[in-house]
Amino acid sequence: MSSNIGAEAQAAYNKYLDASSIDEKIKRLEEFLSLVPKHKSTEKIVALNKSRLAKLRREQDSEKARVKSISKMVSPFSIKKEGIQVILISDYHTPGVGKTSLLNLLTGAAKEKIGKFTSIPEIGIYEYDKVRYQIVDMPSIMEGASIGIGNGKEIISQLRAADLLCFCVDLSRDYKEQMDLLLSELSKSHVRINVPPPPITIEKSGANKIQVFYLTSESKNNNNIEELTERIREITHAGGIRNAIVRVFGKITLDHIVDTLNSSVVYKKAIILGTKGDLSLTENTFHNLEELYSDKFPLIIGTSVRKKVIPNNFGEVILNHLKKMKVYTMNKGVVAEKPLILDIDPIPTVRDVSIKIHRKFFESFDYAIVIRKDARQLKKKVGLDYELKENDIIELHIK
Ligand SMILES: Nc1nc2c(ncn2[C@@H]2O[C@H](COP(=O)(O)OP(=O)(O)OP(=O)(O)O)[C@@H](O)[C@H]2O)c(=O)[nH]1
Ligand SMILES: [Mg+2]
Repeated sequence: MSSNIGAEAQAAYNKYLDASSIDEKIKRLEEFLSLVPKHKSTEKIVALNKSRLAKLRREQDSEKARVKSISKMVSPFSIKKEGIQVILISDYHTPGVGKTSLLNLLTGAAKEKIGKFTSIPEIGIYEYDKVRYQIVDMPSIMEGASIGIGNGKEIISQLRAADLLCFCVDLSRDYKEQMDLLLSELSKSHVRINVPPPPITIEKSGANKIQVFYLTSESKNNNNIEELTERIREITHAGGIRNAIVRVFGKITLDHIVDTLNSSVVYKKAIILGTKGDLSLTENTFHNLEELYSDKFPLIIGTSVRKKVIPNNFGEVILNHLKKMKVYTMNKGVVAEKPLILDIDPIPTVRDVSIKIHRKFFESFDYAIVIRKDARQLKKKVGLDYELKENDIIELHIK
């Protein structure tokens, strides 16, 4: 190993090489990574060893999952998803931020649990414009949740499946302390907040090598592409993959490669709900909160359960934030009561609707009738590629 990593880090690395169990290897490698000075000349060593660490953690997790599956316990933390799932989270060290109160305001559930410490998830259904949102009031998150403290593993495994996370922050107390804890535990649990997945895919292949392809002009626009290709190969190799096809679609960093190899990394959308906005000085705190976090959180909303303040179109706000829209299907002239939810980006087409309803509609597709209320031509006969707009009504016809 190169000499610019420092004696302490070198010693930690030697201990890692000597370690025999997975747990100890992880501990030593973490120690090593915390000691390595972070600069340009160590960037490669850091990325390589992060990839090794991620591989070891995967091995550790699958061993734990194996042990757990033997014990076959049904956990009150495993929640059956319904509609659009919105999970309320908060910092345990700032108790009573008002999550259960918010759940109750939105859904009417758990009234008797307000003001009492929530130890298992409480669930309610909030409906707006015929769309159902499952609101989950999660027990608050302790320091060390990422390593399992305070049911941390159970809580975080549910967050991984959520459609939206709401960081609930008590505006009458130290907002930064609350945000720091949530951001830190989620980051350690590999939950990335409000960032898109990196523009790279790594797919295991049969070929006996790691092939790298640059598929867009942005990804090719790099003055040292040979060097990057070499790094991708090394990091992928260190992550335990010998044969793979790597596709790069845009500008990437070495950390992106490490994250892509780590199957436990998830990308989640999150908003902040400032709570107790009726208390004194909270207006000021809300502005400070906005100032500090609006780069990372495009949506920050002030609320007060006491004064019943929350956007009255909260469902629409969520749907817009998630970049989703509603359309309606029609069968023999009767419009379905419940809308179908589609992603806005890329623009959805009749094809997406046909696949979502049932593959048979796609495979035997003949034509579709689309009714658009604000269009000049109200009713239109269209094909699979027809682009849809919010509130369109679609009737599919098969051959
Ligand atoms: N002034 C004021 N008090 C509130 C508001 N929302 C909740 N509270 C009070 O804050 C206390 C805690 O509320 P909860 O909803 O139980 O808080 P929680 O986040 O569920 O707490 P844990 O389950 O312990 O994490 C209760 O006494 C609520 O009445 C609000 O908007 N304004
Ligand atoms: Mg509660």
